[in-house]
Amino acid sequence: MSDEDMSANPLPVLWSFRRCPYAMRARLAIASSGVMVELREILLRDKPDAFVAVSPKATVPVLVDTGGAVLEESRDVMMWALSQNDPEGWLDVVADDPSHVAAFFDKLDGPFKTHLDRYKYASRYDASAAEHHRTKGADVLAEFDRTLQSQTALSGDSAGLLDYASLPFVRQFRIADPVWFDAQQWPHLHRWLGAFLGSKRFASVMEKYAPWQPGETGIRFQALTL
Ligand SMILES: N[C@@H](CCC(=O)N[C@@H](CS)C(=O)NCC(=O)O)C(=O)O
Repeated sequence: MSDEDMSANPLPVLWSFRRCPYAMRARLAIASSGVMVELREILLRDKPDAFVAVSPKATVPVLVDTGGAVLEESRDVMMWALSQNDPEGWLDVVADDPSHVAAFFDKLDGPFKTHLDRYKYASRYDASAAEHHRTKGADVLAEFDRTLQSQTALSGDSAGLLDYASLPFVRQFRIADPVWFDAQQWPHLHRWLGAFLGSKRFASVMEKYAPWQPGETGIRFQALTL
């Protein structure tokens, strides 16, 4: 084996942070695909030099494939995993209606995430605007509830890309004020979120790992059998 081969990582590396919703959706997609990666848990307040070296943008998740290509957006990491293997048909919704999927992500990662942050972390922004942002975010959740009235999942008959891309963010919206959230008239949304939060799938991607240390091999992270 040449020196180059010796230094190449045998598994794709996923830089991750347990509580980050973007990293959660990347882990969910990887777990569904069954593709094995080396997970390196980091602390956002103490990012390893090796992480910043591969991705100066320094947001999680980051995926470095075995060829050295670097993916720095959670959407791209989801697509990377699912385009290799998609046993649960998460990408069916993309095949059926790609423009709907693109519009969904744009709204979720754009306005919805902005309202979520300005509601959940209002003290970091403008505390007096918290209620406004909650109302705006709630409009999106009410739309989800209406969709879930006529179909089991946002992606169609079964949960797929749109569901797992958004569930970690809806979970965060709830955490900001669970009493308020649970009192909203969103029966279908509550059913959908509750099933996710109680699932083995969610528990499996939320396992706690010690932060990666330089020189160490990270966690072998792969699909569990659900
Ligand atoms: N657009 C990116 C956003 C990722 C992101 O903002 N992640 C947050 C954590 S949830 C982060 O790493 N922030 C950098 C920091 O806090 O230093 C994606 O989809 O992957």
